[in-house]
Amino acid sequence: MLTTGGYRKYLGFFGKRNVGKSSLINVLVGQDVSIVSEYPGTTTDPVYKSLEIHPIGPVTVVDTPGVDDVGELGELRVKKAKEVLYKIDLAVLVVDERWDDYEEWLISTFKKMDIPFVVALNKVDNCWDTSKVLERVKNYPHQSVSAKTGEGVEKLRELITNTLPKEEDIPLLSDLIDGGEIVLLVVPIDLGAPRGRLIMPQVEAIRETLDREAICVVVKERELKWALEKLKEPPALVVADSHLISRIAADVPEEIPLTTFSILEARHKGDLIELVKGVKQIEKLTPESKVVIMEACSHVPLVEDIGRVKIPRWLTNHVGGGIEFEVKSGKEFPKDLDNVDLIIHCGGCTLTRAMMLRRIREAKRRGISISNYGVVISYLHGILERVLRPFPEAHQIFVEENAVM
Ligand SMILES: Nc1nc2c(ncn2[C@@H]2O[C@H](COP(=O)(O)OP(=O)(O)OP(=O)(O)O)[C@@H](O)[C@H]2O)c(=O)[nH]1
Ligand SMILES: [Mg+2]
Repeated sequence: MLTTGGYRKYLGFFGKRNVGKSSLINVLVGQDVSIVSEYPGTTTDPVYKSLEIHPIGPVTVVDTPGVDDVGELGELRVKKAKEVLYKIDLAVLVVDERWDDYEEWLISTFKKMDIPFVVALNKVDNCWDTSKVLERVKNYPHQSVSAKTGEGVEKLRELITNTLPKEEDIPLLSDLIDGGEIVLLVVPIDLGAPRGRLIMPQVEAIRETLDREAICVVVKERELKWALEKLKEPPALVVADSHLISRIAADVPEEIPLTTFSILEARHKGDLIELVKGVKQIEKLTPESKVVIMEACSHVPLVEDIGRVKIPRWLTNHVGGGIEFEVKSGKEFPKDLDNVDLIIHCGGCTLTRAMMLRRIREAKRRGISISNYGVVISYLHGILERVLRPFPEAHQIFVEENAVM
């Protein structure tokens, strides 16, 4: 299943001064987004413009200032360029006959940061000899274009569409069970539970089980043991709340697959593997480390808030000292993340999968480890290995990276 919707894509345009980045953007999007002039250095700061490009859909194009060689890359310019690189879904490298170290530097940076890119050989109406550049880019998606005549622009648009990563939809749990099997959900009805209803992941889990023509049994933690005894056949999956997981694990025989709602959400809404990789960083934390608690929404903190109180307390106990915690809330990914050793993200209930994936990717490109509440809670309770067993790939990575038996 592929999804194109959900979130606008960021396209960044890079290349030497005067190569025609702004001109190309204007023809690609069919409107004057960026100022074009014959004078090199016209675009001085990244320009962001959100619009719709057929057939790509909603995008934000980012026009960046041109640089003529690597030596010219001032510290500030690199910083500005990097802010764009952290964010984008795809880079368009615009070139002409002046190919040199600068283009090589950009390509190696795209690769290092895992940024998909296409190369546009611009100004072909000038009939410049493209053979040297073509030789260099033949293994990457590339297209000859003219922003002046419009030649190749349609093809470039198609190339961009085809090179943009497609995000796969991942179900909450329906792929983990077969029709007719039993899913046992352990749902605490405590002070934290909303009045008179269940929370979203619980409702979604019930719905997906029913859609799978499987059987959903819902119990509170007190009735769990009893329910397991009453069932003629063991459940194919038991799902419990993260904060009760250690107690529940003791009641669920080892051979029955067990996980948490947060782990299911982490996979459904994000990238479970990356979030699992992030926990490795916990063992590298020291009392001098800095950890950012990242909340996607600015909710009113609860008295025993998971992100602001419980996780910092557990993590401090685990590391044995005064880690510096900082809470960052809001939909925008924060920029000031210097010297951060680990980001622990909330479950992202207000975010789409595409938004969450972008945030994980941005942390990775900045070289900062990222995990999330659910994964970290299970880890700190010594139960992550068990709750990852239903997900063989993530489980294997955890076992290998953390030398767990
Ligand atoms: N002949 C020809 N000229 C072009 C083409 N694309 C852009 N130009 C011209 O090249 C000059 C620079 O274009 P810009 O679009 O401002 O270039 P830029 O890469 O944005 O430049 P900076 O903002 O300075 O980095 C302008 O005079 C454009 O008219 C093209 O395909 N063919
Ligand atoms: Mg420009």
